[in-house]
Amino acid sequence: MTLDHVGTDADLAELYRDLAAVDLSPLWTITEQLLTPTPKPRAVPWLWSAATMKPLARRAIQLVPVERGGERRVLSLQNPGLGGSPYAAGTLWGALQCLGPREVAPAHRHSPGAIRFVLEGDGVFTTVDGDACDMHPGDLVLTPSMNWHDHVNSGDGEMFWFDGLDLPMVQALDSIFFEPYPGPGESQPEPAEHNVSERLYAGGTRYTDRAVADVLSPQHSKLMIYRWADTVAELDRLTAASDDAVVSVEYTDPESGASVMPTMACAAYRVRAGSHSLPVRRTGNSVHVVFSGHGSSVIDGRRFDWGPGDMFVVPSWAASEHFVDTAHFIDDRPEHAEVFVVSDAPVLRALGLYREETLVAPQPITDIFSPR
Ligand code: GTQ
Ligand code: FE2
Repeated sequence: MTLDHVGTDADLAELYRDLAAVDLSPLWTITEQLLTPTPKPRAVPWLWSAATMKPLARRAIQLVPVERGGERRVLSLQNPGLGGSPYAAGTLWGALQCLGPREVAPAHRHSPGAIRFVLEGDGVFTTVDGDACDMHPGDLVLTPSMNWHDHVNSGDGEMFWFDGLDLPMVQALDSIFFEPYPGPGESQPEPAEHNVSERLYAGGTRYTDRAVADVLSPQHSKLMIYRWADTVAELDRLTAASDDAVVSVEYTDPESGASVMPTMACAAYRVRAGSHSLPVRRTGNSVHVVFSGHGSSVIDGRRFDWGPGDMFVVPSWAASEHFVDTAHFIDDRPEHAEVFVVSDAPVLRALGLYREETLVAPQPITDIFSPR
């Protein structure tokens, strides 16, 4: 037997008013926004160019000192889809950080974890719970959740690096903690020996072919620094072993084989000169940082052209493909492109939400992005 639903429009309007008045929401009016057939991230595919960011960072070096209060000279990537939140994507913070000659960013610790990927300059070391990690271009440095960290520029030049943090995830989980360093100085004492974690752990296997990296661990890697020369050697090995358009390695914990942090995975990929990958979509967000070379990515039909120091976001389930032409040369050979990427993939995997799909044909390009 079925009910006869009777009542006037006025009765219905009154029901909705009465529901709202007691903080109840009728699912039948919102279900299509909530249960979308596929992920609909608010963050949009976007790119920030080095040409735009670097002069602004240099002006900030001149105008804004780094000291207690602000603590960091950081320009965060603010995705225009997120309504003013200073996040690169719904789950990830991405930023350009810079230090001028002899500057020190004071020590603190917090529950969000961070990774640093060095773009330019030398002379900075980041001290991570007492271990001073020297930073050079292309290196990856970890500052995991609740580890004390400060950045010291012991040199006479400016230095620029990319910061990736799980801050929006930790925020969404209402688990943010922050403490300034209680010590007598602004920074942790500089130890006599630098790069201790490297001496202890860099002997183990630190890279996994990204296609097969799926080990999970609730612990972060104890190795705090991964050198660019080692990353390139892995990319070279994979490049020699296949003729895929894109080869990629994930940086892994030498003890467990898992991602470098429980919340974030870091990888590096090389797009071969003169090649074009098939579009892939994955659940979870990622921020890409171009280290070398020039190329393009098509993300949900929009073409993004990029070069060294540019940063771009691929939101969850957006189709993305990469290509590099043969117009740029290095040592008389067409130049490949190398890109660093941080993602929230370990969280999706841990929760059974990870999906990945390769599309069968390149996407039609409907629009070319022009950076501001
Ligand atoms: O270097 O400690 O981009 O605490 C955001 C928050 C960097 C840092 C960021 C931070 C840091
Ligand atoms: Fe920090």
